[in-house]
Amino acid sequence: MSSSSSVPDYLRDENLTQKTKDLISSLPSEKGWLVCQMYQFQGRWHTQALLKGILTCQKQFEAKDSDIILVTNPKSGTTWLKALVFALINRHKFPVYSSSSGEHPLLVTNPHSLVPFLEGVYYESPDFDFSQLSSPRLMNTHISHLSLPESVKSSPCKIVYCCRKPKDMFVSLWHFGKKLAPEETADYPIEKAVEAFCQGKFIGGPFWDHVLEYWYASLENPNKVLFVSYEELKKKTGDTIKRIAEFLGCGFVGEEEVRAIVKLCSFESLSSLEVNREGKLPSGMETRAFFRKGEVGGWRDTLTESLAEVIDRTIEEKFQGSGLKFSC
Ligand code: PAP
Repeated sequence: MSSSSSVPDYLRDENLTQKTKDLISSLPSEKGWLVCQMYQFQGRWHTQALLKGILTCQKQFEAKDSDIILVTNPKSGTTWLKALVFALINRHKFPVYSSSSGEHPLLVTNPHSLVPFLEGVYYESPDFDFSQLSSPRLMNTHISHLSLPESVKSSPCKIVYCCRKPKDMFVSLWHFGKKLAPEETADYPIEKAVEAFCQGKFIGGPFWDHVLEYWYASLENPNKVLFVSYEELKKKTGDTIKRIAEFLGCGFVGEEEVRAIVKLCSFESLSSLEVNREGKLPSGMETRAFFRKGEVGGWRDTLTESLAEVIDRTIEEKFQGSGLKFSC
């Protein structure tokens, strides 16, 4: 990747200790799309940098009972979920429905700067002290259920998982890559990217294992893992917020508050804010990269019918018998 692009550090392959380098050199490795090289660790494909973040997180992160961890596959609604849950749990501190909503942090700060990304933070600052965050701590991760730090699995902390229809997720990632690294991705054929996606060789992939692990975890332990979807959030945002609030034990959330949260966190509202049009994250990444179309079924303007069928066949095969359905 060119050093002039706005690709965040955690997608780069730099700044590793000898110990991490030794471990990484023992792992299966392949050239990836968007990233130079990917490594398979605990069944998932990662960049060296994200892997370093995951290893540090596994070693150092100590979950607290009151923690809330938002989990997604990349491009499955992370930004939106961060905004919604931040607004929800901080609604007393930062009212969303009164005139003071003019001072709401979400109006002046990108959701990624309000909710720390575990493995990204651990990559950039391995000694970051998460205990300094105010309670309840709200964080997000793309780490698979299998690779979560032990304390997250064993503590009563809460996990909210958001999944998205794979074709929209793929297309979102495809455009994100083009925006982030236009020079590196210009000549990369979409057919090859679809092939890699369907072989599971994408950042954090296979995507189906990621989704299914959390899906089954939510069925086995519904008090610990709440499973929601991007599509459900689109169709019934208010009802889904109420479901999340109930799961998190947030107490009563009035209809007016729910409506105000829906509005504040809507694609139209967030994407039109200056901080999300012109801003940059500390990593240098432009915040507008997180807002494109925000639609369900938007894959149609990017994927041909035959490429869509390739993904559909993979979905059919991998999710068979799980009870999860991804129509259209
Ligand atoms: P991340 O995993 O890298 O943080 P994430 O936020 O999951 O990215 O993905 C961005 C997608 O969410 C974009 O989808 P698109 O490419 O299909 O358009 C983006 O537009 C969408 N998105 C961001 N904010 C919102 C929102 N408030 N409501 C609905 N969709 C949103």
